[in-house]
Amino acid sequence: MSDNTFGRLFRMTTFGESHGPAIGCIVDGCPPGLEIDAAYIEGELKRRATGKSRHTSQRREKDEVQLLSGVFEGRTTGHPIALVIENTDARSKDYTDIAEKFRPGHADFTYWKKYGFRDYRGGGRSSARETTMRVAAGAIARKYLNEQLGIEIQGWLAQLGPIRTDNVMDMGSIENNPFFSPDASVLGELESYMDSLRKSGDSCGARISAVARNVPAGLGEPVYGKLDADLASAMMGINAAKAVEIGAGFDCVEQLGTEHRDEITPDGFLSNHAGGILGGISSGQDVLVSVAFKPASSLRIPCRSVDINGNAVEVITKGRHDPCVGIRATPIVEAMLALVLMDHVLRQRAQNG
Ligand code: EPS
Repeated sequence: MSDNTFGRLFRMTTFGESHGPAIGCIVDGCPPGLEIDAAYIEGELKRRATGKSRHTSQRREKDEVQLLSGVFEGRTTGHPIALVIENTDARSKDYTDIAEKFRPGHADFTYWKKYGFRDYRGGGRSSARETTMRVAAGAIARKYLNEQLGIEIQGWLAQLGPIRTDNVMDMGSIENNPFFSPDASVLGELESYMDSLRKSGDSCGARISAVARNVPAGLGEPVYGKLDADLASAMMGINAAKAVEIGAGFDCVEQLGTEHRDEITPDGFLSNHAGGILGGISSGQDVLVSVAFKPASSLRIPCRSVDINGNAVEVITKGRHDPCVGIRATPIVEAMLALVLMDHVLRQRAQNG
């Protein structure tokens, strides 16, 4: 069964391939009256776009949003919001050589095993191009959450390859560098690491963290719609995501109960190892999530693989690829966080008023 819809009450359905004529989405369930226009969504999309620095894919997409429905006189009507972006800079010939070969580490192999047929151009539906729509729909959710509930969402690069970037948390610097690093003192190191990585033709992983502030207590639906479970699912659904942590995450393995529990005083919690979620329900503390992204698998360094007939082949990937997909992932993590919270705000309202 296919599944291209995300959310229960705030639903996003995406469509399109990286090298098809267009990509798009339909957002259903958005409350009426929210001021939205294409320029606002395009502003959010620019943060995720390729070609912003030499450290990302150099494909140049305009990412111009056509709002087809659901918005009248600048405000949402309560009906499906349909939006489309044309693909204008696809270079499909880069993919001719791997049309019948599988890039190790890539969805090429499993798409072929599952469907027996695939759009190999730019990864087709498995391309990170699809995340454009997550950011577009997330922008709508984010605006509603902020205007109606004062919820603020911010993500950042926490680590790139071996370089930790969250030792200094200067939130003001995040939007002022191409990496979304909160520590401006490591920018030189990031630049030279990425330059030598690009020269070598290899790729690296990254960790992105995000916080949602002013989240009201009560979001999340035990026992199969827990807020942390839905966040984990949302984040793991992003291309190249390999692990998700909520709050202390895997560090809780080494913590003692006396350390991990977040003591409560009349003035509030004394720590936030829970990441703002207890029993699957938001506690009113900041919601904290962290996502690990694997090193991308489209590499020009030759490697062993097989073709669709099972013959041994050598694979070299040409084209304009991201040596670290994590560099562009901060807005995507933020968008998925916004989409989950938005859905749960509406679900909480539906059950508890
Ligand atoms: C991608 C590979 C590259 C990126 C693309 C994601 O595509 P192409 O080879 O067609 O240039 O440019 O990213 C985008 C186009 C985007 O908007 O994010 C991949 O394999 O996932």
